[in-house]
Amino acid sequence: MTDTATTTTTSLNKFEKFKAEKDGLAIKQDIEKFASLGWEAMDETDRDHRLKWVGVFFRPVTPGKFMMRMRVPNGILTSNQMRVLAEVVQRYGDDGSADITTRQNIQLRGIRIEDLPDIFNRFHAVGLTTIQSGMDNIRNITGDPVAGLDADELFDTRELVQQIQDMITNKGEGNPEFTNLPRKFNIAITGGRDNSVHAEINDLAFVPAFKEGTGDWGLGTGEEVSPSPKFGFNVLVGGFFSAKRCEAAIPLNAWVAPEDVVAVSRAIVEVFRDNGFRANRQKSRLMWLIDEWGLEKFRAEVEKCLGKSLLPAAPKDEIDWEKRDHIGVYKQKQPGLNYVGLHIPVGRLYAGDMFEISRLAGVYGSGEVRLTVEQNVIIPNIPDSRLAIFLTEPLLERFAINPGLLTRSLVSCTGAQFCNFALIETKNRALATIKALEAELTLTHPVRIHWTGCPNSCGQPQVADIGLMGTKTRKNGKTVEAVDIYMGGKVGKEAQLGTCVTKAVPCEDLQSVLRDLLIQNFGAKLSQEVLMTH
Ligand code: SRM
Ligand code: SF4
Repeated sequence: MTDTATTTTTSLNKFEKFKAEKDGLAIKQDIEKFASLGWEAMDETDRDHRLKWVGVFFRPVTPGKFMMRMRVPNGILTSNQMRVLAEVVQRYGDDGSADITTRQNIQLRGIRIEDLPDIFNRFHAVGLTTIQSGMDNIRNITGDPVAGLDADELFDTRELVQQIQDMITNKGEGNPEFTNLPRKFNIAITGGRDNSVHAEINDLAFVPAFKEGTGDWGLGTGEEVSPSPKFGFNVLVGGFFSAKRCEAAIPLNAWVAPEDVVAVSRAIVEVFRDNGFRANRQKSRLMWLIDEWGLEKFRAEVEKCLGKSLLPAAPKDEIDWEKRDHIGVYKQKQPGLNYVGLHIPVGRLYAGDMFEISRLAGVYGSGEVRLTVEQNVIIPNIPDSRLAIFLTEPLLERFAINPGLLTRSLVSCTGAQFCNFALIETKNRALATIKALEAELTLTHPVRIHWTGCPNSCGQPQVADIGLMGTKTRKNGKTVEAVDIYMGGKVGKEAQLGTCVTKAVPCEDLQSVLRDLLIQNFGAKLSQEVLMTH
C-alpha cells in the first residue's frame, strides 16, 4: 500500500486543505452572518462543506433549500422535541418534510438559511443538537431501540450512547478534539440479543459478551474479583461501506466492561484521528489503517492511547437471536406497559405526521418517541388500559402496526429527489414497486428489501435479503435508471453481508425480476386473483 500516514503532510486533498485552513466547527460563529448574507453570496466552501459541521447540508438538487441532520442518540426523542422539529418543517409548506434515517436519526428538509439562528435557538431550548453530524465527524451513535423496555435485554444502552455523544460533541456544544477526523466514523452499541443496530457495519461496535473468571478486568483500578461471569462487550472494528469497498467489522480481540466503553471509544477515535490516512479519501476509513498496520499493531496503539492493556475478547458474544423489527404491539418489562412500533413508509414524514406522533406519545405514552435503523417509529410506555383506544387513532391507518410483509421491511435511502450523488429515484419507486408486488404475490414471512441510490450504500443493500443499488444502463439505445441486485445479507445473529448477484437491471423491468426472485427464493406465490386472470 502506498497511501500511508507519511503522505498526509505532502499531498493534501481539497478536503484536508479546507479543514486545515479553518476548522469546520468555526462555522458555528458565522451563522448569524450567513443568515443575513443569504446562501447565494456565501463562500462556497463554507456553504457546501463547512456548514455540515453544524449539520446543515446545501442541496445542489434544491438550491436554497437546505437539509438539517440532527443527532438523536440511541434514537430517542421527547414528544416536545418532535413537536419542535414539526414546527420547523411546517414553516416550509410543501418544501418541508423529514426523513428518519438508517442511523436511527432524523433529517429535516426545505430549511432556509435566513431561519438558522431561530432554528438553532429553538433546538437549544429543547436540548436538540445537529452538531458534528456530517462530513469528517462521528455520525449519530446507535443503540438498542427498545433499550430499557425489553425484558430480555442484557444491558440498557441509553446512558452509554449519551455519554459517548457528550464526549465526542462536548455535550452538544461542539468539540474541536474530534472535528477533524480523516473521514466519517460510525459507532454502535447493542445490549440486546438481536443485534438491532447492525453492529457489523460500523467502524466501532460494542456487542454484549460475558467474561468468565476473576482478576484484573484490565481497565479497573486494580485487582477486581468477580466470582461470576461479568457483563461487558466484545469490540468490533473497521466495518464500513463505500463506493470502492465494503467490509464487515472484525473482532479487535478485546472485551471491555461497560464503565470503560467511553474511554475505549475515545482511544480508538484518537488513534484513527492521528493516524488514519488523509491523502486519498477513498482509502481513509478506519479499516484501511487496520489493513496497513495489522490488527496487532492497531490494538497495541489503542492500548498505548488508553494507557492500559485491553483484555482479550470473551470467547463468544450473546448475539443469538434473529433481528426483530419492532413493528406492532409488544409488552414491556415494566408490568402493564407496552411499546408500539409504527411502520413509517420509507421513513418519510411531514409536519402533520410529526405533530401527531408527538401528540400520541404525550397523550398515550410517557412523552417519548424512538426511531429505528429501519426508519420506523416506536412509541413506548403505553398502559394496557390505553392501548385499545390508541390503536383506533387515525394516524395508524397510514403508519400501520401490521403492514404488508414486503412493505414492513422496506428501507430506502434519500435518492435523486434530494441527493446529488443519486443515480436513480429511490423512495417513491421503492413504495410503488412494493405495492405492485404485494398486489400480485402472497407471502408467508417478511422479506427485507433495501434500496440505495448509488454505490455509497446509505440504504445498506448489503444487509438486505434483496438489496437494490442504483446505477445506469442502456436499453433500446437509451440510458435508463437501473439497479444492481444484492442478495444474501443476513442480520441479527451470524450477520453477514450480501453480495451483488445481478448487474444493471433496468428499473422498468424490475417488478417482474423481483417477482421471480421472491417466488424462487423466498416462498412467495402468485395470489389467487393473479392466477385466476391467467
Ligand atoms: Fe450516507 C453521503 C444520506 C447513512 C455511506 N449520505 C451521504 C450524503 C450526505 C451525500 C450528500 O451530501 O448528498 C447523503 C445525504 C442525502 C440527503 O439529502 O439525505 C447521505 N446516509 C444518508 C442517509 C440520510 C440515508 C437514509 O436515507 O437514511 C443516512 C443518514 C445517517 C445519519 O443519520 O447520519 C445515511 N451513509 C449511511 C450509511 C448507513 C449506516 O451508517 O449504517 C452508510 C454506509 C455505512 C458507512 O458509512 O460505512 C453511508 N453516505 C455514505 C457514504 C460513503 C462513505 C465512504 O466511506 O465512502 C457517503 C459519501 C461520502 O461520505 O463521501 C455518504
Ligand atoms: Fe445519496 Fe447515494 Fe447515499 Fe442514496 S446512497 S443517500 S443516493 S449518497
